[in-house]
Amino acid sequence: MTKKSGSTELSPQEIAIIKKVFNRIDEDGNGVIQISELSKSMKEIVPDVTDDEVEEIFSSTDLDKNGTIEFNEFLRIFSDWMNS
Ligand SMILES: [Ca+2]
Ligand SMILES: [Ca+2]
Repeated sequence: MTKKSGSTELSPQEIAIIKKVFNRIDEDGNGVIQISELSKSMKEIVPDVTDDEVEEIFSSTDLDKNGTIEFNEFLRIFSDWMNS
């Protein structure tokens, strides 16, 4: 696996994986993640996560503050993680 340093570009494979995760969290399939969907998914992974923590993660992911997480915002978080 090649890792390009200093690049925020994700490979098509990485994007495909992230898209799958996104679609899984987006339970009602409306193309965006609401806080209720994020909360539910997070509680499956981390059962003792608090609503405050979920809210904090949600608002830091919702870059344009429109109350929903769009795929590009979700993608941005992943590319930030991968480059940190
Ligand atoms: Ca949704
Ligand atoms: Ca948003």
